[in-house]
Amino acid sequence: MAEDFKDVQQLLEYVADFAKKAYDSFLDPLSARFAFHHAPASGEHRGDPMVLILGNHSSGKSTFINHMLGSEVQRTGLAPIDDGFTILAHGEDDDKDGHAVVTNPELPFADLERFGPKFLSHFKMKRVKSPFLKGLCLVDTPGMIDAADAQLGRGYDFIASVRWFVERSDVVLVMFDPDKPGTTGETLKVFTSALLDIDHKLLIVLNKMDQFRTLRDFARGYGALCWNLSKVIPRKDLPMIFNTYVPVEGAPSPALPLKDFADGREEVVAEIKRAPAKRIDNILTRLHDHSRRLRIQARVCSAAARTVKTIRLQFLGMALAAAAAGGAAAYLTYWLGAQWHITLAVAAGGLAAGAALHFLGKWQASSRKKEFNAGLTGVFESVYHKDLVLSGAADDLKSLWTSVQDRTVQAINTLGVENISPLKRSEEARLNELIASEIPALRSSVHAAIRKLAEKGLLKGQPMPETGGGDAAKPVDHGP
Ligand SMILES: Nc1nc2c(ncn2[C@@H]2O[C@H](COP(=O)(O)OP(=O)(O)OP(=O)(O)O)[C@@H](O)[C@H]2O)c(=O)[nH]1
Ligand SMILES: [Mg+2]
Repeated sequence: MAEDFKDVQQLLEYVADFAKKAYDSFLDPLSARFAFHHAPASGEHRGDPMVLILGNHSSGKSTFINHMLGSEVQRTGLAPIDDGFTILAHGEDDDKDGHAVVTNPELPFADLERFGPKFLSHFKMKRVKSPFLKGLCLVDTPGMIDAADAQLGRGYDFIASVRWFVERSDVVLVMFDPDKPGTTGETLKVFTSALLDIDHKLLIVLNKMDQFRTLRDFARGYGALCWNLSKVIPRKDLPMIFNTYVPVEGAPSPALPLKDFADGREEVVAEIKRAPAKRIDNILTRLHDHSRRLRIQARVCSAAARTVKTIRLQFLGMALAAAAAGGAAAYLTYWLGAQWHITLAVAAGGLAAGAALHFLGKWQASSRKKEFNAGLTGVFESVYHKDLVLSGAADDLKSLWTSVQDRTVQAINTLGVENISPLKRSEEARLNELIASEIPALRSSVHAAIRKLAEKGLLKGQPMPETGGGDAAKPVDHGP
């Protein structure tokens, strides 16, 4: 990728095009063959880069948004506000209700209609003439609450609708405050269902730092948040937690020095402004992830298919050999002048042995198929035995397997293991090339191009650091 790009949008189109070609020409046909997930819809990346702001009720989401926009666009207050999802986009000041938004073919939100009328009555779009919104949009969300039956009270599937936005967002911010550093109720469900596999775009923010009265209070609050997060984020290391606050009128005077936390706010804002650049990274991360999961599923399905075929072929070979040996022996007895019933008995014996071996092969194959239903772990371990011992990334490989295991079993059941046409060497080599060379190479050229744009002042927010800021959770490749 030698060319210069005039802006992030052009670079984004280049990367989206690369991903589309990879899906269309190679990954989608393989996915269909191994009953793998569909590629992410290209519509997922339509529209402005999106920043989703989630958080516990009253953690300061709307106040933070107003601060960024420089005006009181969103209502704020301690009392629960019966607000829903609000898209804040650039434009002449204007409010549109949910129905008008989903029926506008120019906007990428038509699919939200599936969450029903109750959701739509809690969804709107506000256009605001704030320079901050040029080139990105923010999504303010209803505060997450602790009540166990919160989902019922909302009247629509809150978790599924959060997941919808999460999948399409380029930065996902989750806000906590000193009063509620916990992950219970809805927050727990959001972490365990709606925020799965999105580490690369997740930002955790502990807000309202000005409310801590002592350093010990802060240590306790921060510790509690880390402890709670460690239970709901299934990875070894905690994500980065930003500490910040927004000065609000009438708040008690702060007890801790706030300069550092004001800097924290600048960091969060800079991360948010990087949404357009992150979108590029997210497209590549998804492509990389999709290819790696597909590769595991395809290799395990292929190994299972080969195992069953080998058993069937071995027994078929033995059955034919037994029948042929029976035939030859019968001919010999005939040639030696044995009585006809002896010749017949020998021939029948050969045929019977052949048939018995054939059925034994069938039985063996069907008992292997039953084993596959129990999870295919043995097949996975035998396919990846070297990588599991030698690659030093066994945990990552296992967690990747866990994420596709059920689907792989389902794929084998749906397709029928005997009908699977195993992955060819050339196909596997193409997958390896994409995962280990092409995507990483494109990623580093993209980062170089983004740095160039930043140097020319053509980029909002911070440029990506040398290693690629969006790569915090950049997956490791384990080789084939
Ligand atoms: N001291 C202090 N108060 C804050 C801060 N941020 C927000 N607040 C106050 O906290 C209250 C709740 O703020 P909101 O911005 O409405 O919180 P929210 O997360 O949008 O709340 P919901 O939409 O109801 O979930 C308001 O009274 C704000 O003035 C902060 O950083 N420090
Ligand atoms: Mg709010």
